[in-house]
Amino acid sequence: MGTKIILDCDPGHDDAIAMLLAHGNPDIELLAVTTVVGNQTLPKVTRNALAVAEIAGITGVPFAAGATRPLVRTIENAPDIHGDSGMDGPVLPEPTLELDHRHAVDLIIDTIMANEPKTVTLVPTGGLTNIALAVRKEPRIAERVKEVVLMGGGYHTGNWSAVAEFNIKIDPEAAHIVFTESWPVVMVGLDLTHQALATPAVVERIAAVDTAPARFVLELLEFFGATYKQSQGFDSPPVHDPCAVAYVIDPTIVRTVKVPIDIELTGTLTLGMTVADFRAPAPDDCTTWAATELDHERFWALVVDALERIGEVAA
Ligand SMILES: [Ca+2]
Repeated sequence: MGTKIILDCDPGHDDAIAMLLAHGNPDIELLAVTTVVGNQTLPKVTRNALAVAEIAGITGVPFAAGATRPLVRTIENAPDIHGDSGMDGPVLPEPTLELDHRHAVDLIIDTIMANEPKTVTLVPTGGLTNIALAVRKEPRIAERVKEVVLMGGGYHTGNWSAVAEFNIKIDPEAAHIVFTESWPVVMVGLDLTHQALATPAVVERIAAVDTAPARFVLELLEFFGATYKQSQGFDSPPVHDPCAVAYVIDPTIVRTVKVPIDIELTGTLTLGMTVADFRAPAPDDCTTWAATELDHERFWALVVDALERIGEVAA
């Protein structure tokens, strides 16, 4: 079997594609999917996650809902990017999969503790509220997970403020907890994900797969592309979240550099900034990495391959 991951997400157009990549790639074993408030309210993103499971034919994987709000801050959602449902564009099926009865935090802890040490990778693609709560509730998971590969942050620019990225900015205190824990943290931030553009050539390749899940991705990209053009001036949308999954599949597709990273918690202009200190080689006790360079061709080849493997899903 492949690398075991827990996907903690807030679907979200790009979260949905991350879920499809994790499900369709043979080198990933998806142990659990957990949801967290972010792109939309918790009920909305949870419903979206279950709808994606339906579309992709994901069965036998527990899904659990987590935090309804950030640790300290008031709720911020992103309807300008993801619409009122959190995943506007495609018509979503009514989910038949039932949620696990546990809170996401408990499912995360139980899953990590039930597996061999250093075998489970956490892949958060939303705010870090669930992950922070989990490591506070059960500190032993910090030593037990293999690594935390998260989509969030960046070291040049922001998207929710001039210097802060959405997932970090909406719950900076949670991010602070996650980045200062002893576990390895790989920050797949905007420097990297802004290279993951769904160009017309990419869209054409996905269209050629010609299955219901692939058409679902096209509908996601159509809506996501329009909002990204309108709100941030992108000609093709940056598809952030699957980049974290791609790193777990093959780290040669997402190059990283070891660098100390801290979360700004007090700045009036810089709240939620992921401050990376590149002044000197990282010290030996550094536990954080920043993603720098994406192999665009191989990244999209992974996504297309996952869609081909998923194929048509029986209703
Ligand atoms: Ca997300």
